[in-house]
Amino acid sequence: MEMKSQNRLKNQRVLVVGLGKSGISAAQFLKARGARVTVSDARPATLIAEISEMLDQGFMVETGGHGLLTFRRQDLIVVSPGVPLSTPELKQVRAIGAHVIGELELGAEYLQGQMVAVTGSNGKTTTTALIGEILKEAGKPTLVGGNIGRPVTSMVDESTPESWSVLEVSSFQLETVESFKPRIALVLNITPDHLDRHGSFENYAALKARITEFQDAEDFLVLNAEDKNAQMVAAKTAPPGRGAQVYWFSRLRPIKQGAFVYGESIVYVPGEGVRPEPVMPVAEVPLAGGHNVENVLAAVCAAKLAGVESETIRAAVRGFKAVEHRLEYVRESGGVRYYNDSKATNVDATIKALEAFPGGVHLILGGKDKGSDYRVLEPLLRERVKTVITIGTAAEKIERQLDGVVKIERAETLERAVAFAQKTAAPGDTVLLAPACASFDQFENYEQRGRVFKDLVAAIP
Ligand code: UMA
Repeated sequence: MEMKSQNRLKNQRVLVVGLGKSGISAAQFLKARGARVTVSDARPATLIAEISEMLDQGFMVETGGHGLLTFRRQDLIVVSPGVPLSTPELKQVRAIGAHVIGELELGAEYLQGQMVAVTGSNGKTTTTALIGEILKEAGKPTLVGGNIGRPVTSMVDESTPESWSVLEVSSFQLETVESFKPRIALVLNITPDHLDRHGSFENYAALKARITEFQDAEDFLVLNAEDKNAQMVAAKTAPPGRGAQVYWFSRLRPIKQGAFVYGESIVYVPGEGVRPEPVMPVAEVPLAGGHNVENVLAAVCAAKLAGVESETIRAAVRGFKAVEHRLEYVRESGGVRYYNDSKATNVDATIKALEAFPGGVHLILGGKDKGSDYRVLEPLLRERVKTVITIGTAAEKIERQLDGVVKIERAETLERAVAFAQKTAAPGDTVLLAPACASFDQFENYEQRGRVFKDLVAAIP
């Protein structure tokens, strides 16, 4: 299969759009398989750090914008996740039959072994990492990648028929799949995010459901029984009887097939009428917040379907450390605890973060708005938050929507936000960066935003 596919790329003219992590990896992957690769990026060359490296490697590179001519007469176009199909050049060439796929689709087609794919609006990074740790603990050759930060095309050479590849997948990546068929697919939850890119919640939810579009009866689909929109994905798996086998997880009630909380324990039931098997006590989950119990339940389901013993799952979960930037405890200073949840890039993630703290929170909100409605934060803000400190270009909208709900301080920058929080917070309070926005107005990405926050907090005397 691998050989046949490799030959298929030989001498093909392929355009890679976007020269970030995914584009660079895809270009190198294609070149290694004999394709004639051109790359196109909207940024000027001076802003692309890897530009000279790419030129040295012999790539044809177009920068500072996309030229329609470059997009024409290509045998294949591979887009980075950050490049929407609504990009004018892509729209035009697709209308005349161009073949456009994403980096995920390209890499996944060549990955050997089994694929586990995790999507959802929140929790997918943690759940992906958790499943990776459990499979490693079970001794399976495991690769972890996708939206979590490692392009799928960069995993291919390491994969073997025995490999398990655990992929975090985003709606951006699912927009351009045409055969992506994970052995185990998980949908953790679907709440509003990326509305600026996808236009409506319906479009966004429909893209998430594409994770199961090409699954068949030998595959598994794991869904959150407590999330209405995730539930509806069950109806999207291929024709009844031929679609994926659906498993569920629930934090609130027993279910017939999957993982749930029963009393003080996480249990798993492989099928209807079978006795639930205890996996681990809920109290052993080392991550804060009820949403993390859901992430563990999802991971338990996937691990069980991959054939892992409960004892092994329990050991791996107990040893799991919070993913960086995901409700990450930073330090205590003057009796005030600081948490970095820079990965909370949408309103629902901020809700989940607030739910982890009973009160006394100073919340840093803002960044680049994604068409979100911040008013849904109101009940939790009233209940648990002392001050909202705003940063970034979304500040004005946030202040308008939350006017009168809670005390709001405009800080503009993260530096000033931390300084203000430090001055205002009393012993026993919590300072939480869970900004509900993208970072791109002031930072390279959410990781950099989180690191800047941690550096600022570390520097507090
Ligand atoms: N670009 C163009 N034309 C455009 C748009 C962008 O040329 O119309 C260029 C930009 O100038 C830039 C490049 O494309 O040079 C960036 O590509 P990209 O945005 O796809 O970024 P990558 O570095 O390839 O990172 C991507 C994912 N980024 C996005 O989905 C925005 C990373 O997810 C992922 O880790 C990485 O691939 C590896 O798979 C980040 C993310 O923010 C973490 N994801 C979103 C989220 O989690 O909410 C979906």
